[in-house]
Amino acid sequence: MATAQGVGTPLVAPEVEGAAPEQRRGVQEQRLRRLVDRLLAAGGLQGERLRACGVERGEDVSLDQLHLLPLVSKEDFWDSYPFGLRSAPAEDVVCVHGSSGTLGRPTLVAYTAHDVDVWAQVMARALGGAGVTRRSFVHCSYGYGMFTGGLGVHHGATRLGATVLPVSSGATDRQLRLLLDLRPDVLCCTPSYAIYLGEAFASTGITAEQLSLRVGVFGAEPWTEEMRQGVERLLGLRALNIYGLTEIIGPGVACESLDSGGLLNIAEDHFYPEVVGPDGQPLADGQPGELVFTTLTKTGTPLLRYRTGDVAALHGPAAGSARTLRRMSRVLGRTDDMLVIRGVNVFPSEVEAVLLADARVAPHYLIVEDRRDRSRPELRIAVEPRDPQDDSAALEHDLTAALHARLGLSCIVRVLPPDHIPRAETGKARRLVRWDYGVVPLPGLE
Ligand code: DLL
Repeated sequence: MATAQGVGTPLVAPEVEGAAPEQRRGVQEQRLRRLVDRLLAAGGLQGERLRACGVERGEDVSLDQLHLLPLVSKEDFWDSYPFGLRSAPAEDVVCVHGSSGTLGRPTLVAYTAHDVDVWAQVMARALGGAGVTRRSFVHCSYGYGMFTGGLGVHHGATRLGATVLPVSSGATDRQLRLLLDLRPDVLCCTPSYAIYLGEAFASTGITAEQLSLRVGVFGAEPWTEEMRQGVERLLGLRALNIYGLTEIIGPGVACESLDSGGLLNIAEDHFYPEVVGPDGQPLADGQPGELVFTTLTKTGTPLLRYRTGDVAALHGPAAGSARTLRRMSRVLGRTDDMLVIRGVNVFPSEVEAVLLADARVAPHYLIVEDRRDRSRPELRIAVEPRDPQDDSAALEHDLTAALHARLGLSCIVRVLPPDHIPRAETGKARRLVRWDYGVVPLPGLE
């Protein structure tokens, strides 16, 4: 794969990442039409829905009219479990990945060799934008297995020619040893695990300056700017955000580059983005709404207008950057995670931003939506102090006031002893729990 020096960081595939937007749009439209032809030929649920709205062939659709085509959702995956949305013949499938999903039901996605190749390309581009090169050593602590994190990074790093250590998640002591001995320059894992590793180093007296890490590519779960600062401080690296979901491909749908101004470059030549409001109508750039992706090139489980449930805003390319790709904001929340507390809409990420803006708060918290009395739900928030000697009562008072000022809502804040809030050593951090009945989900939070 060619490498060219762009403004800021090198482009891995300059002919696509740096293409003129109108030229890219032509490619996207052509790919959209071929996708529609594939879906019609496969004759599954998506093909039937297209026919029902009068589409008989790819030529009948255009990007301008995309918003008139039917959406597909997680429920469609469940209803057609295990492989009802597959479009390729079974013999063309080379692997299957899955996610347990927020409601615990598995979502299975079949990949062809072509899909794995696309995945390696977009992941190579994502890592390249973070400054990863053939000379890099990538410590990959995302889980390997059906989860797409480990293998997604792995495909991209090997495509770039970097060295990747497939250490996977867990066994933290061994991870610390390898981070010290092999001196990797790149760390890939969830942001909460990055914090976990950083704190584990700090507890053994090892400082960020003693580590070799230069950049981290963190994602798979929501995190805020405040969390980014915490990770960067703990590990002494530049922390970048990577986004993706199994249904679309895995990590690599969008990723920050060193020069993308805090937004994530979308691999839009493969995954066409839209943001829609609650009525399914497209929203203008800059307006947050539900992200919808169309997999323009996938063949195993191609999706037309997949509703992700993730809330973000779209933006144009970064001014002056060699990358001409459209960008998205960080994920602000999920449509199913939006809490409505006594009429006030709250995303957990807004709570995180308030908590972690206070230097006395450690980057571990749990939000409990107490719904035992449906007529008067409460937000109960558990935090831990950085310094156990701190005055807990003062911290509780100040956080309650800060949350009220930001959200317009009275919350119940409890400062709990260090190490009281469960950490995720493997998998994704659980920051939000719903309390409908029974005992309190976390002792001390009554
Ligand atoms: O989490 C893929 C991935 C792996 C992305 C490694 C980045 C790094 P799933 O397990 O299917 O796939 O979960 C997808 O995770 O719909 C979002 O709600 C959430 N998510 C993923 N990345 C981010 C992020 C992988 N950077 C679901 N910020 C998505 C916030 C994220 N949420």
